[in-house]
Amino acid sequence: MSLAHDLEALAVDIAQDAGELARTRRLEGVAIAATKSALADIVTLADREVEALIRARLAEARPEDGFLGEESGAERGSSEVTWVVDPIDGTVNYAYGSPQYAVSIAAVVGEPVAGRWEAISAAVYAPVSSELFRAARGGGAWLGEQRLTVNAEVSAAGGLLATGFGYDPATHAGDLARVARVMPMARDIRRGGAASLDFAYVASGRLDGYFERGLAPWDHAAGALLVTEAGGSFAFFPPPEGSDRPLTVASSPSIFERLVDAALDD
Ligand code: LIP
Repeated sequence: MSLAHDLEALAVDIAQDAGELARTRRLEGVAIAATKSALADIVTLADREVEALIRARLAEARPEDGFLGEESGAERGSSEVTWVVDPIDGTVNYAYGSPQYAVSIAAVVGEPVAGRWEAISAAVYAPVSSELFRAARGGGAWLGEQRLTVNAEVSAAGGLLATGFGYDPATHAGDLARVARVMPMARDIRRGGAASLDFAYVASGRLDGYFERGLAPWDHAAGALLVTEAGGSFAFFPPPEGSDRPLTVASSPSIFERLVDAALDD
């Protein structure tokens, strides 16, 4: 079996166990551990516990690999592989008791920097729905044993598009202006609150596209591979001068260029 498929299998196994831990902790009650970049940017004790489980299982299986996690930071490895992990993507949803959250695990090769790496394996697991999205480079994208493909054509009514907003209120005017520019090509907009699931929904045809400025590397590392392995288009645009917020766009190829033109604002 290829390295990509081996790492996909490892990511799937760990994501399922991590997701069950997250679901169990949610049922027990959630404690906010801290706020991060803004008052709305929270981390729960479960985020930290779930990432610790993922990191320990990866270190046990592949001690030479690097790691980049939302809660415990980055560690360079001696192999070509770096694991990029969001232990609970959709943290605010999770804290409020909404089911729209997922464990996102990606294996990337090359420089461990968003926009420069190549993702080769991905697992996105939503514990409440028990939906497991997975992909290996060249092996397609899957929901369980169902092969995924993006929507080849988009309705004349427009695309069903998802987006998101930054935690910092100072970013909201620009984000809303972006939605206004995109709206003429949309039949409707969705704001799910978990980027990895938004990407997974584009890969599975539940959405026609997804755009957001401000995602962290762990928000898109796995989801972008799901989209491209499902025949979709994905682009990462580095932050403009003076910003730390990159733009990511993913969609059916039939609307990708138009969506990028509308979403880009620099
Ligand atoms: C979240 C993303 C979401 C984005 C939020 C946040 P987190 O990740 O999944 O799409 O709009 O600002 O980045 O913080 O829940 O891991």
